[in-house]
Amino acid sequence: MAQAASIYPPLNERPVKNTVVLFDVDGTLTPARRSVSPEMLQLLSELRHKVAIGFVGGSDLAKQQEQLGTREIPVTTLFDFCFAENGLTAIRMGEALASHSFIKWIGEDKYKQLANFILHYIADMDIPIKRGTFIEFRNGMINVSPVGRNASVQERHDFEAFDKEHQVRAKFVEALKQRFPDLGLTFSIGGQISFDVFPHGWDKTYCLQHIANEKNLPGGVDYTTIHFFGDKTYKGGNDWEIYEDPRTVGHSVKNPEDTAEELKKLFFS
Ligand code: M1P
Repeated sequence: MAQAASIYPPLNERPVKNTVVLFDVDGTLTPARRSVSPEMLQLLSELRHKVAIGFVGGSDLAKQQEQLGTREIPVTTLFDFCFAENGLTAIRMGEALASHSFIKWIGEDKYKQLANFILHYIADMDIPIKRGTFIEFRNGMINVSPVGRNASVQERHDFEAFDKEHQVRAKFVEALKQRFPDLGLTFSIGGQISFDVFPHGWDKTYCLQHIANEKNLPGGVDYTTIHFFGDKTYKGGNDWEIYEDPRTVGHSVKNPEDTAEELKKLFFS
């Protein structure tokens, strides 16, 4: 890991000073739930010689490894900062940073009430098909899927189309907000088949505290310019908060090709 990282200049010697570029994963660096292209990896590697780079994704690190890494190459060697689950799991130059957990924050009793409500709601929901894993329990959040996370690629597409027409997820989120108005939870529809549930403020802006802390490390960098690239930058999308945050320069992109074009304009022209 350290070997792959060592071919890049140390963070405080990158030519574009005091700047870090953060990327959403799905729809920004990769097509939804698919692998990154070799062209994008090459571009990111060239970019990393100039400036610090990181990703911030809602999914857990295992999924980002699947999409961005390979069997031989750990994703943690491809970026200076890896922020999985919005930064609740954070890796800096291959080393894990301190993390917090959703279950510690919410407590077992309240979590049980929430999980019971979700499972009853899904049991009563009339949708064309159901698979398995309706709640995925992660470190910094839970992910709720009416069709279930075991859906195949085709089943994902079918659910997404059904949801567009019937607003299944939006209605589900409304029911949760009504039932649990005091829990301090944010509900974020970011992907095709599910939504994420986490405490207020544990959206993608959570990772910015790790970036801010860089200046306190020995030889650390004060990142005064933080670029963020994302595709779900509209209100309600899971890139919205960090895109709108005054600490970042937001770039709204349509797909990975658009990201590449924008990066070339910003850093390679
Ligand atoms: O990164 C966006 C979302 O990707 C997945 O969503 P879905 O499975 O619904 O396509 C999930 O990992 C979700 O947590 C994440 O926000």
